[in-house]
Amino acid sequence: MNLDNLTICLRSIVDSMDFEQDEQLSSDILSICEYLESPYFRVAVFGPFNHGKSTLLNALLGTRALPIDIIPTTGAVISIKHGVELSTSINLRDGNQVSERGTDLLRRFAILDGDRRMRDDVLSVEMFCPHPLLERALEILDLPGTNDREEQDALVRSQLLKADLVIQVLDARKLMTLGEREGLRDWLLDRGIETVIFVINFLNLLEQQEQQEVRNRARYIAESFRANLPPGISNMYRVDALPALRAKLKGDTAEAHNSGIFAFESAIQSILESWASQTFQDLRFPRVLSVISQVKQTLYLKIQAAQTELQIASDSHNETVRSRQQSERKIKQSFKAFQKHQEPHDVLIKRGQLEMLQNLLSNLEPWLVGSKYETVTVPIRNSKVQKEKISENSSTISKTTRNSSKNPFDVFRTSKSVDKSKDG
Ligand SMILES: Nc1nc2c(ncn2[C@@H]2O[C@H](COP(=O)(O)OP(=O)(O)O)[C@@H](O)[C@H]2O)c(=O)[nH]1
Ligand SMILES: [Mg+2]
Repeated sequence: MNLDNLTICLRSIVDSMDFEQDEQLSSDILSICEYLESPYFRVAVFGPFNHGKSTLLNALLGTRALPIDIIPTTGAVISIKHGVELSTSINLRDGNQVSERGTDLLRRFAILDGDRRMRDDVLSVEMFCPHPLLERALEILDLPGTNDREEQDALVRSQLLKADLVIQVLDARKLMTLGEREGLRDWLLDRGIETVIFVINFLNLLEQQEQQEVRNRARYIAESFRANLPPGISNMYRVDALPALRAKLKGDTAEAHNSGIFAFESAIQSILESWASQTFQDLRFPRVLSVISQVKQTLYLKIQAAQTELQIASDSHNETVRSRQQSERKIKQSFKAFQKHQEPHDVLIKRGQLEMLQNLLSNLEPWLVGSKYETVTVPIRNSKVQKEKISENSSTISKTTRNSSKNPFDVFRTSKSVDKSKDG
């Protein structure tokens, strides 16, 4: 399987699935896709504000390019890549780009304002630097501090997912507490991030005796993190960032060496070499497994929910179909019954004519009672059977008529007497 197919698959999951309940996962998937697609080896420098992250990177690159200050400064993620000269590009959300030589633009666009907020018109910030380390397709990310605002923390976390190496900067004067350490370790391990290097800064500000104590504690912290680094590469470095920067700017190699910056630099170089001998697929795929397995779990749960919903919907549809079929059957049955009873127009007319004739006959018959014509067949040219049938049919009416009045004139007599009484 190729990684391009994986990103297509993951992006289509984000596009077609509803992640309302789990926006974090959808943003993690997108971060992972960006990570898989990036042609750069990515190193993210991570830690709370004022731990010397920007100073450490300036020392590494031997330039004062990145803004450093005692107040929280870096508000945006600053992506540092190779360039023929030091320059900065700001990509704005409206699609425009502002580019300039040097890094003054960073002060205008990438640092926090008085309310410690980042400008919301900035989409991304890039700095280009002519350092040989960066020539090896390296992208370094100077991240905002993590202990200021929740939105900054979320931004930083998403960047860690996209990094091949995380450099966690520690302040020797206030090392992580046990809780912070375990929280961070679990968070990183849950996301399969095992390439973490610790850099302890500000050690030079401590007394000699205290320095050893803090170093031991820092080593203990580093050892508690599982490190998936090339063989022989330690996951713990001591760098005095500001002295290192000063020494580099002065060209004082001995001082730079004392600051610890060279040991750190050579570790980064060894890691880059080891990465260069691997394919992106080998390097990155193990890292994305954890997010993929979360996606799988979420898909599995959604499939279960969808199956239940489908079952309910199809049960209800089947019930509707069943009851409609039942109604249809009833309608058909009653229609059949109706058809049976419903005779064609000409049959009805003939039946009516027959009934009329039978009535006429039955009205006439009483007149012949007792006469020799009583049993005489009616003048219809029918067979005997037909005659019998006719007289059978007419018998009810005849009987009724006979019972009510033996003599058909009675009817007139009655009406006459009514008329008479009227007259009288
Ligand atoms: N004394 C001393 N100050 C340092 C050292 N490293 C950084 N600083 C100062 O600490 C402050 C914060 O540094 P910065 O790099 O902006 O920290 P970030 O917020 O983590 O990027 C700045 O004023 C730096 O000059 C160091 O090793 N020694
Ligand atoms: Mg900074």
